[in-house]
Amino acid sequence: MERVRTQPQPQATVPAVPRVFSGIQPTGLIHLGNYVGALRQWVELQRQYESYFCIVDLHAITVPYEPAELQQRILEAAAANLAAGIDPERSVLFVQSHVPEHTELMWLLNTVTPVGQLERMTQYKEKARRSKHGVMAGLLNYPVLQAADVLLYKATLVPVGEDQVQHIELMRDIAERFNKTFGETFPLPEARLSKGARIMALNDPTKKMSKSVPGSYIALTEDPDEIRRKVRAAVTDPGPPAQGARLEDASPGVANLFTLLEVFAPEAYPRFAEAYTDGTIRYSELKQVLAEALVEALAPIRERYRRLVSRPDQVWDLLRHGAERARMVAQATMEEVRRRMGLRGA
Ligand code: AQP
Repeated sequence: MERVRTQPQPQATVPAVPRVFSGIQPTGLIHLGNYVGALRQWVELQRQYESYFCIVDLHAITVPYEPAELQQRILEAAAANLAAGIDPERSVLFVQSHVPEHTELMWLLNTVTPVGQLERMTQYKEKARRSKHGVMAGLLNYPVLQAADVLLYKATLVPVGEDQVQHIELMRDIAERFNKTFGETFPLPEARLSKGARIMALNDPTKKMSKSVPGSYIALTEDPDEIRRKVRAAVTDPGPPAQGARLEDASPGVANLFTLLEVFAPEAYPRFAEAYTDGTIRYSELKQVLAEALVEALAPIRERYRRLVSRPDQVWDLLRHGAERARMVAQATMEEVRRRMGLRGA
């Protein structure tokens, strides 16, 4: 039977220009994986789109952490964003917990999210496996908060590393279920992947580079000698491959170094790719070229970062201003969501 509508349904307000949203956790030093998989793209996208970049502190507390250090971690993450090129005039850079609408929307979205789907998330399963103190509900519900982060701004472009694709798919399902149940409200977000979308750990290239796994990463703010040492120690193969080997079949450690080479020393890439298929490659030489390219690329970021963390008040002011701008959009979306869900009169 056709549903009879006594009143016209309010139309969803969809932003005229596509919006970008992405987040980064203040769980440790921002590293090359975060830069290649996320930040580098953010810097490009902010030139074209209305962009919201968020230090997601409420996500960071889903794993054991040190409360006394959290504010410093947030400051460092914000400084790393700014140092990498996020322009606070163009983009809205803010801290998730400064905009309480994120948690309110998350609760509402929980009502249209099947638990089974959350339990199938790879990141949840990995983090749950690593957890030594039991698994808390926050870790399971993490992707629902992530959905709220993006949907609150009706963002459709979500620049992330490949590890987050599954979460974006879930977010689309949640948005679709909400729209079907309560009326068209949210546009469906899409993941925007970049080249080298998944950077692997240098010490164990079968796992991704992670802030919370010591030894796995090179921080964006690492000093030159540390960069050289870490690249030198990166896992590769005992010797060159047989002649005619294909780069697509390279071991994870070698493939990872090639990915980094392509991003940071693209001019040297063809030479080493050829040496690989010829079976004449010397990994020590590749590592040296890569290390020097990284030292050069990261030097200006490190310099800007140092200046920013030495003036914390300025960074906090920027973040407060960002939260005010974010809240204006967040409040408008929440008004609409509450109305659709019957939590407010029409
Ligand atoms: N290894 C990676 N390669 C490519 N992209 C990556 N990202 C993270 N690691 C890699 C991308 O960086 C953005 C921010 O990530 P996050 O801080 O939200 O959390 P994460 O993905 O869990 O990053 P970490 O470093 O692994 O943190 P911990 O150790 O705390 O879990 C995301 O867009 C992500 O895709």
